[in-house]
Amino acid sequence: MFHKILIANRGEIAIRIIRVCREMGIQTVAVYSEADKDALHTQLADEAICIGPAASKDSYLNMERILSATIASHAEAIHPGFGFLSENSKFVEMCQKCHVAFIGPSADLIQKMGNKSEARKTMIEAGIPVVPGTKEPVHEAQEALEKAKEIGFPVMIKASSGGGGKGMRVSESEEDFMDNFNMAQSESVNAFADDTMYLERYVQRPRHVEVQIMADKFGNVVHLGERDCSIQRRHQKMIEESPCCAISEELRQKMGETAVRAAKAVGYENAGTIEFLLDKSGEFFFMEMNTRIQVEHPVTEWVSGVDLIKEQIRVAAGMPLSVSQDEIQITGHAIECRINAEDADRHFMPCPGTIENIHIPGGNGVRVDTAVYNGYTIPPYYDSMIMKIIVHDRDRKSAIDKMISTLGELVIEGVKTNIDFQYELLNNEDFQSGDITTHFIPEHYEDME
Ligand code: MV4
Repeated sequence: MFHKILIANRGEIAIRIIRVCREMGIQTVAVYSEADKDALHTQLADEAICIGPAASKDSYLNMERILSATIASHAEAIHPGFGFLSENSKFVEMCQKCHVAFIGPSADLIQKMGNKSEARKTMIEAGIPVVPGTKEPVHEAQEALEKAKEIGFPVMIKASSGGGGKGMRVSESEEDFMDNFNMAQSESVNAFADDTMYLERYVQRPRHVEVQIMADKFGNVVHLGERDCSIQRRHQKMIEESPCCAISEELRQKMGETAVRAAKAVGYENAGTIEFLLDKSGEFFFMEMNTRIQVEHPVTEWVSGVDLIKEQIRVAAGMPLSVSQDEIQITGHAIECRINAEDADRHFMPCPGTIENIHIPGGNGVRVDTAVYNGYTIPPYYDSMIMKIIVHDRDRKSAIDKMISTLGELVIEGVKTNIDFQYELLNNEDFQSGDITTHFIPEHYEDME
């Protein structure tokens, strides 16, 4: 096992990793920017090294400085968390050159899955169901139009380097196709310097259901149930839950097995997520693979009983998975609400500032992952998510009731937050009946968009 791990992240995920390391008897090194000298991760780690100015590109994204800090502190491994360098294949290559273990998959795999049209092609060849569409990438509008006519409208035009909705357009008909293709493509060129596009049939009002997988270096792969992440606003997830209330035990089994097959097809290692679109008829399609631990991993931890961060560290150190598929039982229902420092009345603008008063709820079946504290000043340079509330109970209704009462107890003063909006979502009749799709927020709260 590793003796010392450097955590190349900040916020609640850095805290989460520090705590697991402490449980496992592993020393921790935090890295921090000049804006984070009073941050909790800087204080909680065994050692902390300042790696540069506030701007992410000068600190948390600065590969040379992070590797220098790793070598100087004699850490043997880096946990990247999510965001920042977690899916940067160049960084993984640099780690390898420095003989530092990257807690995650290989550089090759990150690159392969980061290229969405290549990932799609790989999955088609592995017999994984994908949305009907192109197998080869397209670069040229006229050629794309011919392909679109074969697929049938509406079609979704997607950038190969995309994600988070960037470089993505729906085309309703032949007439609007060229304009949409050109807009999506130039967005992709501007954002990613890549004009590679692909097409899919547009799936109407789907659910976003993703399956957590975990793989070791010996080819063992398990699935740990699914998460329904349909409740999003502008591609930012707000509520995640496990299990998904729209799928039968039989479908769960099928999606889980499909996710394992997808992971095995690429020789995956460490934690990963297979994203599916689930349509109204119960058909599901591979969309993307995320090659990192995700923000919403706690809901899976709670229903599966597996500590995913601990498992990531174990498999990176060369240990086999600590659980086999038949030992994994999904129990009860877990829900996560993301609490952001933002102004819901002003188009959810980020709202940094000082926390003047905070009361963090607790109790049976309540978990709070956060890195904020009373008097803490939220810097304006990073993500606005400041807390994740996760609840667990025997069934979905009890979990919703628990989340509503937990949010009712939560007090954060000094900065604007989305707590009231989360409270509204949880009390929504359609949410409560499980009638949710990726369009839930725009359809129910259109004035907020
Ligand atoms: C789709 C889709 C419908 N049909 N693909 C949005 C982000 C990107 N990762 C993929 N996305 C979508 N792809 C086809 N063929 C609908 C979406 C989509 C979406 C997906 C997941 C969660 C929220 C979403 C919100 C709008 C659109």
